Amino acid sequence: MLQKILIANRGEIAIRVMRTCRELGIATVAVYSDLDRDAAHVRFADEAYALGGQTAAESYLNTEAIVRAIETSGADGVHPGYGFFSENADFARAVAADGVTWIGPPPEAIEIMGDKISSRLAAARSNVESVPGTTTPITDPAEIVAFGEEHGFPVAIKAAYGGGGRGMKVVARAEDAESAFASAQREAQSYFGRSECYMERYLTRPRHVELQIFTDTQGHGVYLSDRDCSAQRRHQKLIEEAPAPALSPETRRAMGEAAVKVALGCGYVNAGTVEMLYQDGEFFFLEMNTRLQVEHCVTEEITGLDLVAEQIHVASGEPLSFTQESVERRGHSIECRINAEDPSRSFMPSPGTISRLRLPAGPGVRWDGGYHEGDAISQYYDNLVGKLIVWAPDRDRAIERMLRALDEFEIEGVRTTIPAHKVLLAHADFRAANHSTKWVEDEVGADAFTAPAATAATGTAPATAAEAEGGAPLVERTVPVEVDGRRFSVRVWLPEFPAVAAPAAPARSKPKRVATSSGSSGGEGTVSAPMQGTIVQVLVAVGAQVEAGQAILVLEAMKMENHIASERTGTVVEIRVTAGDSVGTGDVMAVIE
Ligand code: MV4
Repeated sequence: MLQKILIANRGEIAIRVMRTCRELGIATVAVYSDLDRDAAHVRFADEAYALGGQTAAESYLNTEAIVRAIETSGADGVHPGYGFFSENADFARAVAADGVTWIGPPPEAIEIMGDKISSRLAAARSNVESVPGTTTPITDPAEIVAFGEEHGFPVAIKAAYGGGGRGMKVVARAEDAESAFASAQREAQSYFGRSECYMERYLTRPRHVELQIFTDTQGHGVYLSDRDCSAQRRHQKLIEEAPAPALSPETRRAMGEAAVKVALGCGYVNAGTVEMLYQDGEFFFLEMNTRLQVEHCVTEEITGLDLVAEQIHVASGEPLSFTQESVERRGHSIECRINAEDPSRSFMPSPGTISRLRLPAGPGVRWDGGYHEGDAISQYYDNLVGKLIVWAPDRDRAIERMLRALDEFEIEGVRTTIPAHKVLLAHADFRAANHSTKWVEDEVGADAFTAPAATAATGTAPATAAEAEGGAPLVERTVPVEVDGRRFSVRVWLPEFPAVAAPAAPARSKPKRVATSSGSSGGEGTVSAPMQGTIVQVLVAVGAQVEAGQAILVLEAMKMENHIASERTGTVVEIRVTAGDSVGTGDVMAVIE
């Protein structure tokens, strides 16, 4: 049995792994970046070691620094969580080369499943059907036309070395094949460094159904449960549930058995997830994720198993604690990923300090979080605040329970996806399980998240500064009032810096704060930040003549560079930022006269 486990991750998943370690009497080691020196996962751990750096590349993806922490701490096991190094075969090998137990699958299995063509071939070797398609790189767009004529359009062009949906192109008609192929290759090259693409029949309204499997070093393989993760937006899952609704028992068993065959066929050991597309009663192998996934909790809730404990036992060479016959599935579980994003503004990231956090509780409610009140959510890492998970005896009651828990959830200082979850869970399509991977974007639509009903819901951060007629900035607050002895909760718009009453504006802990604006949207003479981000480059100097529409600065936000332009023609009289500065929404960056 392992004595001390280093968790090469941060946030909620690091804490999730440590919780099980603590129950098993295993010591925990955290690692952290400069920004995470006092993060929740660091405070939770028995010991913690600095990796240095701010970005993921400098810290949680720095093999040398992590290996040093393994050696210094004397950890005898490493859990990678999900993301970061979890599906990195070289890191797994570096850990093993250090004589330390890797709590994950063999590097060879990671490699087979990391490459989409080789994973399709592996599924085929195990007699499991993928979506009809090719297993050799496309060399000529004529192959796409021929494939479409044989199997029908649309045809999907996918990056062979890609994943996560990036770079997929859908060809609706033969005449689109050439340009779609060229653009798929270009995107594959820029995202994944390899341009090879292959093709598949494109399913127009599939559900994303995935299978949680577990295998051990003795060659046992078991499927624990299926999950439906169709409620997603731009390949970011929003809601997951287990079991997947509306599958026949025969389909469920067939999918589970297929998933186990794929896993055993590639020499897989430990927890894994086989993704399938399900449409019109048919299912097809899509890809395999060689890690513990974010949504593993819903499988834990219906099986009563601790998947992290099982991972640790399997990594130590012990056999699985269950068999296919002994695994029981009871009731229904739903998970909402609570992200610091603003659904009313296209799910724009909303990093910041959590100024207030009151969590739901009560029957059937579980919270796997990565932050506490007062903690800051950095723009450098993902936006997951935590996962709200419910269990109930059936799906309808699980939906009601989740809506109840979301109503109890109070969080301020950052915007969250909570209003969007409420809209989705209450939607007739979701209740009827009549949704697909295209549902949130194409059928629910962005308007559903900007309607007053969505944004006025409780659990949101105070609105961003509005402006009174006199020009004074206003901030939304909720205050209790009594009328004839009855208590009401009233939303009011108060001055941003009042003498009394409203709590102080949340403090931000950014490397350097620049002067804030009045909260106006920039307007004529000032150039202000339309969103929170980092200055990449200042394009003009004080004294320069600029024209309306001319780019003044480059602001990196949401992993994209945005050129911020002057709204008027004039002279640059002031530049308040330099490259590297962090700015918040509304901050004045330059003044033009
Ligand atoms: C597909 C598909 C339809 N037909 N392949 C997107 C992510 C990547 N893992 C595979 N994806 C898809 N592949 C064929 N042949 C639809 C998707 C897809 C999707 C799949 C799973 C979860 C969400 C999705 C959202 C859009 C498209």
